[in-house]
Amino acid sequence: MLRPQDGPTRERKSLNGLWRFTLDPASEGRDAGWWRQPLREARDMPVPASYNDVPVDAAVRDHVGDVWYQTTVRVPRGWDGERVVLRFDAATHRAVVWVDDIEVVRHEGGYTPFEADVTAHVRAGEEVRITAVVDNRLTWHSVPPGIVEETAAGPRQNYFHDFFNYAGLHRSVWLYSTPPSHLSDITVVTGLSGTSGSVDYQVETAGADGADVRVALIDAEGSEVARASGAVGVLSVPEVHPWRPGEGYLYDLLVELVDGDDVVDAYTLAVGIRTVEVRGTEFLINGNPFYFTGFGKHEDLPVRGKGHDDVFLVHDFALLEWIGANSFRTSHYPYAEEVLDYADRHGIVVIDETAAVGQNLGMIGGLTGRDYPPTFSSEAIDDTGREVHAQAIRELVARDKNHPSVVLWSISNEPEAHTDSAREFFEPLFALTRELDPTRPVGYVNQMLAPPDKDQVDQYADVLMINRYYGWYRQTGELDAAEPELRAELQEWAKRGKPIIVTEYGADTLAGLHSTLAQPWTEEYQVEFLEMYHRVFDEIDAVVGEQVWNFADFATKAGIIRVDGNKKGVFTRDRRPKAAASALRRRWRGPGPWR
Ligand code: GCB
Repeated sequence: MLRPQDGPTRERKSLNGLWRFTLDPASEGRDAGWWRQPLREARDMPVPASYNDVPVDAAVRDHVGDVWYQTTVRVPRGWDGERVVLRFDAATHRAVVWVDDIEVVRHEGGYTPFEADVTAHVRAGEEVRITAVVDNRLTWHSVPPGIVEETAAGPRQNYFHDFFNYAGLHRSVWLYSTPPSHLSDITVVTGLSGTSGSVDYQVETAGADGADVRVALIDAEGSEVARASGAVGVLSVPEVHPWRPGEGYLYDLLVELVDGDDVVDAYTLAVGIRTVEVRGTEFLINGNPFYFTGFGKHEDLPVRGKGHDDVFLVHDFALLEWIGANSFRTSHYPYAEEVLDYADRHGIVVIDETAAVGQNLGMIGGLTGRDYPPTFSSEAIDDTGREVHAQAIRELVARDKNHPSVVLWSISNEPEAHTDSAREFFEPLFALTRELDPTRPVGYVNQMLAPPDKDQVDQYADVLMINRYYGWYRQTGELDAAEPELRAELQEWAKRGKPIIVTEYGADTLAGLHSTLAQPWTEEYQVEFLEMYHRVFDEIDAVVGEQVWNFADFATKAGIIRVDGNKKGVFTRDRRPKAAASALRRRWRGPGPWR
């Protein structure tokens, strides 16, 4: 699936703005056919945004089930004879879409795009009604999982991750045109050898019998540096300017579908030429050892929730630069594609994660005192759940395969990993990811209940990604006791001979709370906590990355260990620095393996 773009043969029209919106608390709309008429008793709702915090209404914030969105759009009159596509960059967690009275697409999964060819249902110059029903329920068969529980006060959504279950149309919605014969997909794989680079490309087309493909690679100064014809081929780039961390140098790959001298369709793809490799305990980018500094992030903002926002996109990257971070993880779901584009252009390295989080009922049962079935079993995440997870991996790789910033796939955050059933669950998912993309390493993120002597899943991973909270959830407030535990465990992991990235470590910190003797929740404690971890990381060669949890404070579901959300941010939710920000800046902008 190629993203909509404006070009010589394609146009796009944004459907962002205020849509009509209504809750469907009694689940009537699907039977009653609400898409057939203007939504009744609807209110305005901005797209893109999570709907939860926009109105001041607990019924909206805590809604469980379907909500309906509707808008009208006039198809540009110049699109006569073109193929017309309706695309949602995301609908969280699943949606069905109608154009006027006709269902055009349904999609499961809250963070990947989907689209429908609606040519047969629209006419250039005329208006159509677009209706989407978006369901926020999490079940054993969704990624992430959850359970809807019926209570006397109505349905309640229970889930096993801490961030708030924001839902709705979080990303842009587009109507776009392509020629009837068109380019339908492009895949690039890049290589480096001495001063030369290569771009292996593969182009897919639809309805284009007899047409040819030609490609040209244009450098950032606008000069053509290579060209080829044919749907599959290799471009050689002498004197290549590689993409590298800190410098997001991009070429444009101009792909054309041609019929004789006529250009039938054209598409431009940004390409960064770089390599990624794991060798022993090293993580190599362009053959050079790379050390990850940065954060696990969230898409999370006041009022707009997970709605994509260009202002915060640019601001967050400015903060990453200010603090000296060279990377982040898209914890715990695929982020908006605009985020990856920006990372590509600015040379920021990305660990790209699926929405699989909370697949760990033993841990949740321990924390909440509730009995849950075994995680990977017929009573919880079963074969159907695994197939949904597999599909989430397919959609992630299909969407993000061409981004040079993406160097590592994370297929799950903190799942159960110490059981036979976990091993059986994950082995085929690792194999699938490698089959889909043999060029990038694959891993999963390990949590405390699966230390080196218990983990059964890490054997499939190229890189060990480890989240640890010694000094917070364990040895709370006792950094002197936490330090040897952390050191001993990392030394044990290092024996695996694989690179280790500590993908989470952090302490909840209330901005403005201080104490002379560092106490949990104070800014001083967060600083000392991070310093203790860094001391240990610096002793262990296999540690090739540190990503603090979290970049910024974020909203969570209600809970007795959360005060107005998770406060492990190095920045507050409105992006003001805590003391830890300056401490990290001194480290990451100072000398070290990361510079
Ligand atoms: C974790 C999770 C992350 C939580 C964090 C915490 O291990 O991966 O999603 O927010 O702990 O702060 O509890």
